[in-house]
Amino acid sequence: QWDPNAQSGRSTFVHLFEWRWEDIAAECERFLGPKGFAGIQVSPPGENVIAWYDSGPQRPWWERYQPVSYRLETRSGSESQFQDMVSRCNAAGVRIYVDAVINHMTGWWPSGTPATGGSSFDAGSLSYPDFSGSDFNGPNECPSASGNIENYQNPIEVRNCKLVGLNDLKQNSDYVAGVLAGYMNKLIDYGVAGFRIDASKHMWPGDLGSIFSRLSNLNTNHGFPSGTRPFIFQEVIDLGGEPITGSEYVGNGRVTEFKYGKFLGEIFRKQNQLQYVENFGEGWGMLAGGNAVVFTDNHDNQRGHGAGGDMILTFRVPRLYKMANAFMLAWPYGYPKVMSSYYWDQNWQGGQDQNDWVGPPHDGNYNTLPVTINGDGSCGNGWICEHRWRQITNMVQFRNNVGLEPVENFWSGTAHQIAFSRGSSGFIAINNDDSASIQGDFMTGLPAGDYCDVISGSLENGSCTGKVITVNGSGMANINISASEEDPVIAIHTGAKR
Ligand code: LAG
Ligand code: CA
Repeated sequence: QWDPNAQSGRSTFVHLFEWRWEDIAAECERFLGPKGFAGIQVSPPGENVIAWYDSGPQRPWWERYQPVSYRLETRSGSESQFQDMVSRCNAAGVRIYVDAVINHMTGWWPSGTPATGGSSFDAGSLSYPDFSGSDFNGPNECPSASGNIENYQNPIEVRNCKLVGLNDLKQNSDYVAGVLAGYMNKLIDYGVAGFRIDASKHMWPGDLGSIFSRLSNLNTNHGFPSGTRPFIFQEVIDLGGEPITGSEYVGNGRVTEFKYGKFLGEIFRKQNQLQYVENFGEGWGMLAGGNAVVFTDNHDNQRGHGAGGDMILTFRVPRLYKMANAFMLAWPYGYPKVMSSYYWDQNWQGGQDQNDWVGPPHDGNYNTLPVTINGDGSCGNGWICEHRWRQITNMVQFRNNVGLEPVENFWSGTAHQIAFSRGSSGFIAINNDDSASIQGDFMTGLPAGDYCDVISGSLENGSCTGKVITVNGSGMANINISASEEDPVIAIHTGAKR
């Protein structure tokens, strides 16, 4: 289904990429719950191959996209830690969405290659704890010569052949569908509220639909009303130009709208113009907002995998990144996801980062390091925690506060300057011009009063730690944003009135 199953008044989720379950549970209680986040996309919790090349990737992040079984044992933690996390996050009002890798199992590995939960498997003879030979697509189903997907113009290949060499499951087998739904139902029983369906483009929409129809309602012991269906968002990369489209999947649930982050990158990198966003959404050829999950970047395209190329904005270009996230969170389109990353050293050679595989921060035994919290609220041990950047956290609260109020008073100055209000609850101005300031009196739509700009600071104990914006009795405020400011954005809302 399309509804994120969020607690009322919460409207944004975060991807805590590669975090440990213990750290996520703590983050729900100390930060995400109190700050108003709706949910979390967690890394795949099922057992995966331990990927290791003596000269090559060693425990890469992508090993988690090569399932061996559905035992809940990974570098993020154990089954009991997973259960504890889901319970504690639900108690804090924050939902858990599991990244479900159900298109495939591992790629080829020598027999005897270990897996994170201790299971044995032999990829070459299609032997896994839950699946064997005929559970996989083979030459009868896959028309390509190599058995791999070679031609994205052929939907049969894309669905029935191997994605980058990964053994491809037959979702149309009753047995396979039963195992996959059984895994997901166990997670639902533990209190999970929904799923990201990895590699959905590589599965038939009808096969997915019948798997989803086998899913249980959410667990009422975790506070969900009876009869609640799991939230579904399907990962389909559709930038146009291929026969498979995102719209084929909207009957099953939401779909990742990859055009969104690419457009935002183009706009804020000035390959396009900010002033044109007045009809950002369907008007730009994207899915209907109610069918879309949107994000500036994700775990793939922040490192050159997936879609969007070098236009994608990430934590490495923080000024543009904060502007783009502020726009995303202020603009009423889709269910937004904030990315939360870890740092790695890039090594560019011939336009390709040779380190795009590097896994999460780890100790000498490749155990994932805990997320530590510094005195200023930022994270340590190599975790970036974009979701804790004040400008982003505060805009999550802006979005919660403005709810469904419409965009009004849309204004554009130069090509890279905009402002708009959200009914009588919020107002934002963004100046991405190289030299011109935004300067003047703007209709904010807000009731008279003094508001804290939530970009330069926050409302704390009744006072503003950043700029104060005064709205007069007719809703007007004087707005001043020079082109050289650290964060050339001002955002005010009725939830942060002094
Ligand atoms: C996804 N969405 O459709 C994930 O978002 C994406 O991160 C996954 O790819 C992909 N589908 C499969 O679940 C990632 C990496 C790949 C990696 C794959 C499997 O982007 O690079 O492939 O996970 O671990 C790796 C190697 C390949 C190799 C393959 C099989 O990079 O060269 O052929 O493993 O051994
Ligand atoms: Ca497939």
